[in-house]
Amino acid sequence: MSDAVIEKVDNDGVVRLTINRPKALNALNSDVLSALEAHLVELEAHPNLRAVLITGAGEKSFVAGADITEMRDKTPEEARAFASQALRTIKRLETLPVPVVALVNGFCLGGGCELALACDWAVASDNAVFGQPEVLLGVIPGFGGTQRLPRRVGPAMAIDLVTTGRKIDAHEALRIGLVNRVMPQAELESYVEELTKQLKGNGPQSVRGAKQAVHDGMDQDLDSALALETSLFAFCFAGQEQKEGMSAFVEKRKPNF
Ligand code: CO8
Repeated sequence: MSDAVIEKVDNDGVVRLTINRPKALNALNSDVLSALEAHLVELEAHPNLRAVLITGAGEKSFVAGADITEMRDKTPEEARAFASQALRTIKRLETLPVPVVALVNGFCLGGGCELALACDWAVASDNAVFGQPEVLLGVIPGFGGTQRLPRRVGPAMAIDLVTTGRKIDAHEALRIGLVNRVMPQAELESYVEELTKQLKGNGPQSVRGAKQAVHDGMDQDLDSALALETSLFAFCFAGQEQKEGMSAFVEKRKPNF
């Protein structure tokens, strides 16, 4: 691991970003957010991007929140600027055109949980701990938690978590739909390898289209969202992937996307 605050490894279009401040449990300060945003701007222009993985360095923490030491003396204006930087960066992650997978390998608190909420997948090790403990620090979530959490787990559970600040384990996170999978830490890497292999085996444009339909449809009324789905579905028939995928089925062979 280099001493960069974000480590980036590009494995043939599967890009892994590792937040690298293990001594501070990978807490998000302005340097980390700036570095993350710079990587995301680059990824937006990546010609062959297939999936993005985001994780924290070490075996103890994904991200233990926004950096409390850095935040402590901020004025309201500075706090607003910090939150805006984080919101913009997290939005860039969320709107990447390919699946984004959070490998949650430990503490996933505050801004860390808000980062994971912007990912399409959250795969957690069984030692992971989740929570929005901001009220214990005299603030509220400021990196999108009050909005993305109720959309993910429903308003009742979101109110529970953001008003008590209580921490939940990985199994409860799975039960409430905050994460997609939980497994022993030793199995996390091989699971994610399988997952990315599966994603890479599918048509790249179809995977992008499926993500776009879900994301863009979520904030629309049902009829508009269904019309969006129809347009994206029809658009598939203008490309080679649909021809290859359906021909492969008819010819009883594997598709070659
Ligand atoms: N910020 C800064 N440093 C941190 C953070 C953090 N969020 N979390 C841990 N660290 C540091 C500790 O200070 C400690 O540093 P040092 O060794 O120099 O003393 C080191 O990481 C290791 O931490 P601990 O010794 O505390 O490790 P433990 O295993 O005993 O405890 C915990 C782990 C339970 C994760 C504990 O560290 C903890 O409670 N951390 C804070 C968790 C938290 O409250 N997160 C939410 C932060 S607020 C937030 O994210 C709101 C975002 C909205 C911002 C709005 C814009 C202004």
